[in-house]
Amino acid sequence: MSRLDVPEGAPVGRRVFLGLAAFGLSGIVWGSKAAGLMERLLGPLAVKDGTGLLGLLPTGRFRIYSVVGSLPNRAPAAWRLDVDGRVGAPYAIGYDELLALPAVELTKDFQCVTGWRVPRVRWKGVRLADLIDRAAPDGGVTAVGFESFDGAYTETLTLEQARRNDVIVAYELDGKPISSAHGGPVRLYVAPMYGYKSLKWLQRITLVATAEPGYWERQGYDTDAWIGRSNGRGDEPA
Ligand SMILES: Nc1nc2c(c(=O)[nH]1)N[C@H]1C(S)=C(S)[C@@H](COP(=O)(O)O)O[C@H]1N2
Ligand SMILES: [Mo]
Repeated sequence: MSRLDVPEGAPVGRRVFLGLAAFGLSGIVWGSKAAGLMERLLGPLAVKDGTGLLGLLPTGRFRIYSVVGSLPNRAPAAWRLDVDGRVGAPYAIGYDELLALPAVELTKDFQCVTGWRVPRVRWKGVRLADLIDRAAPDGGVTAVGFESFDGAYTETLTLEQARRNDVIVAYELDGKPISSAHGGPVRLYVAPMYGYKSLKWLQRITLVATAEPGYWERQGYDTDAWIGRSNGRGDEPA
């Protein structure tokens, strides 16, 4: 399990890990008990991006997270998304087909529950509601499950949350295709909630009668992860 901060598109080498690990984590002031748990489980690795050494304090840039200790990679042409579960019309959609659907853009601060926040990030994608409706969910659906092609990470939303206009299946970040490091080619973006809801490397959406808690929720984080109104934190909404 690793927390990585790497330059966009840069290879993440073992030497870099070891060098950066030497900086340690002593400078962190935990925002809450829950935030501390995420940092501990992601491990004492880190801490660089294109702006140079981030150290352990917010610098206005993303940190790159992956619970599997590597950055999964899938070419857009090889990517597909399955939409299934309690639906009348399960389907799979490819990258080009997704990009041909009506798009929405959102500009919001991105906030991790561990305390870092990236101001005014631009996202483009398709409303999750549109993808759900196309599958014709049955009357028993109350929740939506999400699966990553990293093989480990999952997330969940209630059907009502999933139908919000600020919840999208995203393929652009700040005007560019989403990089592998940031969860491309396609990731979830849940604007009103902490970053852990925004599952990277999305490959499957399943409509269900009962929600299964996601990866971090099984470790004690709140399932309803509203920014500023969950996990014992008082952040400004995004
Ligand atoms: N598959 C997967 N999705 C994930 C994560 C992860 O480790 N694996 N980390 C989550 C957390 S805690 C945050 S804050 C954001 C970070 O997004 P970034 O790595 O693009 O900065 O991704 C979320 N989605
Ligand atoms: Mo996070």
